[in-house]
Amino acid sequence: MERTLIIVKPDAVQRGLTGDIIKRFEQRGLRIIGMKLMHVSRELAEKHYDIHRERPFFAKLVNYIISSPVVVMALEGPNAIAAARATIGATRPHEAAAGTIRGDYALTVDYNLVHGSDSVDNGVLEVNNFFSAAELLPGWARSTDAWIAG
Ligand code: DAT
Ligand code: MG
Repeated sequence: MERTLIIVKPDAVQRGLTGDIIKRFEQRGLRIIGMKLMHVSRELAEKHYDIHRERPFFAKLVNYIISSPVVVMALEGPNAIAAARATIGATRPHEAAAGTIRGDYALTVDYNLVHGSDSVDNGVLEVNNFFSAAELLPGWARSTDAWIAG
């Protein structure tokens, strides 16, 4: 069982795409174990994007993610990392396949709508950066589980 942090980024919330984006992960079979609307602090944004600190777009990236509220979700499921990233689509939206979130709704890397963790270890770290233990309900029983993951 893997965990991934999904961020419905400011552009997606502003454009009223939150519901559609949640729906795509939910219908894929991923279990929502935490979800909230929040305004990301600069401190948390810089921690979340620390790997990109030396990249030329770092300041722009941080300013974008703190510019307006986001919806964050912790999702869990078998192969959650790869499945969520496939649902999100390529980083550069003009290269993202149609049918993916970015391929259906985005055009540029600066406004690519959604974040998803890129490895099993980062999934755990990122979920813990955004959620307290009390905000998570890991493994809650879903009546459909047997038909999704056996
Ligand atoms: P992803 O969000 O697909 O995991 P990433 O981790 O490589 O992509 O980069 C994080 C974010 O940084 C990405 O969603 C948008 C921004 N970004 C990445 N490469 C960029 C570039 N060349 N120019 C501007 N922004 C970029
Ligand atoms: Mg990434």
